[in-house]
Amino acid sequence: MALLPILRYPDPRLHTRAAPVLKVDDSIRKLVADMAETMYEAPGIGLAATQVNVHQRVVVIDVSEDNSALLALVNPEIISRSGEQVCEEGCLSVPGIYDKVTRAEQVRVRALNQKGETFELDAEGLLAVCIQHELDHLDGKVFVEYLSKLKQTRIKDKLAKKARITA
Ligand code: GNR
Ligand code: NI
Repeated sequence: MALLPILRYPDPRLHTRAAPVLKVDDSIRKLVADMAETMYEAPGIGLAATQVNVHQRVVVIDVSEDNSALLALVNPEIISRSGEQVCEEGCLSVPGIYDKVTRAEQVRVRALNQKGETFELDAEGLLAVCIQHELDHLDGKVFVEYLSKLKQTRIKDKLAKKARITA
C-alpha cells in the first residue's frame, strides 16, 4: 500500500475527464487499496482517482464513523436521482474551504466492484452527497464550481496565498 499525493485546486489536472476502466485487474485493485489508505489518512469520506492524478473512473467512499464500510466503485453511473438536499461540502483538493451545495437527496448507482461484477446501490443523505461529489471529480468538476464566480476567485486567491506560505 502507498499514500498518494492529492492534487490541489486550482490544478488544471482536476478538470480532466476520467476514462472508463476496461478491465478490473490487479492494477485497479492496487489503485483502490492505495486510494483507500490515502482517504483514511487524510482523513476524508471519499476520494476520486482524478484527485490522485489517475484519470480512470475509480472512486472510494467510506461515510462510516469507524472506517468500517469501504465502498469501491469502478465505472460508477447514477441511474436515477430524486429529491433535493443542501450539504456543507468540503474537498481534500480544496483544503480548508467549506460551502453549501444543493444535490439530489437520493441516488441509485450502478458500478463494478473490485471483482469486476456489476452491482447497484441505493443511497441517501451524506452517502448520496459523497457519491455525487466523487462522480463530479471523474467528470473534471470540483464542488467550488457550484459556487458564485466571486467565491471561486476568492478561494483561488486564498489557496494560492497558502501555497506560497507552505512552499
Ligand atoms: O472528505 C470529504 N468530505 C465531504 C464532506 C461533505 C461533502 C463531500 C465530501 S467529500 C470529501 C473528500 C473528497 O474531497 N472527495 O472527493
Ligand atoms: Ni472532493
